Amino acid sequence: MLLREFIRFNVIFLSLINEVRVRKVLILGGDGFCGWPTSLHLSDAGYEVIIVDDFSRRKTDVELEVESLTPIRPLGERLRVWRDVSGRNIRHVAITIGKEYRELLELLVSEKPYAIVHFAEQRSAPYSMKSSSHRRLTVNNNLSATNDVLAAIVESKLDIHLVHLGTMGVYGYGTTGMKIPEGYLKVQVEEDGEIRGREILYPSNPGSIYHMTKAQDQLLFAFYNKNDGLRITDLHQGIVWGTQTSQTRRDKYLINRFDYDGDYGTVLNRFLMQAAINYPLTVHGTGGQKRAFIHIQDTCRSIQLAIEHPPEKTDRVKILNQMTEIHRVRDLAKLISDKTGVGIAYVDNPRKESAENDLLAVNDQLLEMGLRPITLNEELLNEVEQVAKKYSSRCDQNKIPCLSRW
Ligand code: USQ
Repeated sequence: MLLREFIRFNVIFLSLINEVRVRKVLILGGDGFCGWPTSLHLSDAGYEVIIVDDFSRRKTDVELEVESLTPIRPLGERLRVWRDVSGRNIRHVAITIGKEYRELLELLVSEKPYAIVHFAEQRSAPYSMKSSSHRRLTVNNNLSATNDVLAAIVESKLDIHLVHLGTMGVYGYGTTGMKIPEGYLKVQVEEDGEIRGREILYPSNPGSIYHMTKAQDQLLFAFYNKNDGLRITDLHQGIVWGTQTSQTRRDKYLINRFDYDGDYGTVLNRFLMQAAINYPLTVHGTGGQKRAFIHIQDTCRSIQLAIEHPPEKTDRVKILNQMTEIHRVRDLAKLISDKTGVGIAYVDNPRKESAENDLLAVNDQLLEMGLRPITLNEELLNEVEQVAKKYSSRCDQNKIPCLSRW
């Protein structure tokens, strides 16, 4: 009798633990540069992960006639290898977010995820500025995707926490002389001799059509939060650098993508790749732009922290600045040039941005939640450069210059 009671207690206890631990998360855009390592990270942390991805990022490679520097494997193969090395299963569902609304809604209703991580947007500023069709594609894709996800959560009647990948670029890169707060700005207005205080969304100042879509996303979030009581976290992420994480390192078939081309390559990874093939570092203008940065492993950790610290139902949209350090572009170029001996080529800035800016920003919330930032260090810079060197024969040097001008 005692034994039976003991077993029954254990079964209940274990199923309770399971319920708490095995949380289902949908990763929209889980085959991309941030989505793939985040999917593995959350799977490794015990989440049940479902990737929703229509391979649009891979299709853009075909359009631009460029490939990831690292040889990424087809998603099915990636998932098989992950199952072999980790014993964990990640499912994939091919839905075009922003177009296939019914399929998305049915997925939510049948899977009842605890959280959705939304990466399913066109994420390159230069790509969004290439032509009117690229502007239109970026706006149509990004705004429809975000609105469909929000509408589907409402229609499903489920209480799903939405974690969205936004950008530090919504704040703009002008010099403000103050620390950029996390999403909301305290203002005081004088009326009839009385001073009233309020907190408003920090005024957006996007520098490209892409950044503008992320600024618009903020209004969609504010509306759905106010009107429908949705729980939303918007992560204003800086420029991601690095390529591998502790999960993608576990097998060569799990390797993350590495973009170096003039549209999708971001500045620090581009410089590290350029150094690896001794191609003079392409600093735009004077390189006077200061930007916020984060390592790819910290992207994954921050998303886990955001999932695990959801806002309450009655809270406003939670906005976190997902960045860990700030650097000026020409200082990064000098650091890499000093380290590797590669030259620096100051080229005409193809973008409309001020020659110099100053940037200060707060990132207190993720630090308070327990993020221990990986900052720019020699070892990691070496690792990225080694990855770039290893695959340098795959580089098409014609694809390095930034040709999109605005
Ligand atoms: N830059 C160079 N040389 C290059 C490439 C870029 O000097 O070869 C300069 C650019 O002119 C710019 C800065 O480096 O001043 C950053 O450019 P980027 O291409 O690394 O980053 P950006 O276009 O702002 O976009 C990237 C991601 C985007 C993300 C954003 C975060 O593509 O998805 O939202 O970083 S943030 O910049 O904080 O808005």
